[in-house]
Amino acid sequence: MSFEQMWRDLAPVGRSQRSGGYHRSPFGSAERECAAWFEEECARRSLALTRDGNGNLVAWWRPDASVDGGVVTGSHLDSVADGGAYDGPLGVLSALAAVDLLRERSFVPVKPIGIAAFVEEEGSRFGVACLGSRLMTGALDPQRAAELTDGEGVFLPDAMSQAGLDPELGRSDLLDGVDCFVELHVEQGRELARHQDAPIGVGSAIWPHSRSRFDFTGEANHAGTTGMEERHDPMLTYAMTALAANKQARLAGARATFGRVDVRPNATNAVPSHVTAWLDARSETEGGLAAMTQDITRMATERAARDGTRVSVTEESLSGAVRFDPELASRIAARQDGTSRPVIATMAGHDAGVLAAAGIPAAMLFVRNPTGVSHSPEEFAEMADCQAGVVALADTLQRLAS
Ligand code: HGY
Ligand code: MN
Ligand code: MN
Repeated sequence: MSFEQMWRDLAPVGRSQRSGGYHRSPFGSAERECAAWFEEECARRSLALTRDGNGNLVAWWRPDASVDGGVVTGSHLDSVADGGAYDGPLGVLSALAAVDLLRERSFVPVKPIGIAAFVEEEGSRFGVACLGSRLMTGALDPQRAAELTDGEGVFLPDAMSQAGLDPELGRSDLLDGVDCFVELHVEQGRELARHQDAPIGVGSAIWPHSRSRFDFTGEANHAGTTGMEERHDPMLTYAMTALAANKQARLAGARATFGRVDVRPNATNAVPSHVTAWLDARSETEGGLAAMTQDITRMATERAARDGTRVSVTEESLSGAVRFDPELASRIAARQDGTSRPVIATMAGHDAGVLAAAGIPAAMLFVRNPTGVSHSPEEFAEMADCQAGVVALADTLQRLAS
């Protein structure tokens, strides 16, 4: 089945009629439908499917069962709420199409080739980015993971059981001994479109990034009868903190976003008692990230003192700086005509970054995104560039698995 046919197959799954965005929350029905589709496509290609107790899947093309190690590719099938079509699935479908192309070339890999689909890469349901690959590599304590809940208070293991899985959280041997991992991903930015005029790029590094929960506590009161000076309004403290975060990020050439807010009691005519807001912070260096987050926390605390409210901050996810394996990156960037693909850094986190941090040589291929928009229904890549990505991935797998 061609890449385009697979793309058309998967496109309707989890797509909102209203916005055109995707709702493929991990272990929810749409994401499970994507996982089942992936398993069928692997079976159609006689790829040997393996899975771990975290919900991760890896399918193997292993012509010679006696050869260990392997070259693994793949990405994730989950999306952020109302996300784009490409972030994640492009890497998984391109991997399937790359195997098809290698077989059309009558290529037989000496090393096994694996295709991975990691769960909860977005951290959009349980709050920890790259949850599946972190658990698999031992980068996340399974006890902590078992206590993670979603916005409805559903625990991770229960969500997995409800989806028909048998949760066994923790480090797994799914990718033990592999030679390297190469993830193809839509670019979440415009470097390729705006500056490189190239359909495909190679990853050099991932910025460190963190997610912190800010709990602002005030006093619920009547919106009409409470004088402005008598209020202890956590929404005000939150709002001033959001402004401070934006300013600090601009000053530092970094990124800071409050994209998710929960207000209690969330009533139009009541001063809130409680506001919870989640900060996504990113910076080019780990020191810069820590300094910016500390500054924002200090400013929130100072503002709380003025508003007669309280604030507490809990770091929920931290991803250190990732430098991809330079030798692997340059091997992958080298085109057959002797020229080199552009090598670009990304501010977006990826499973490849988690595997690199776990000591697996990792690399990324990026497919041009004309607008750079991502985590939005507007996310887009031209079909010709997606096809170029499949060829680049097939060439890379052929080079690495020979
Ligand atoms: O949020 C990120 O950086 C990635 O898209 N998961
Ligand atoms: Mn992604
Ligand atoms: Mn994403």
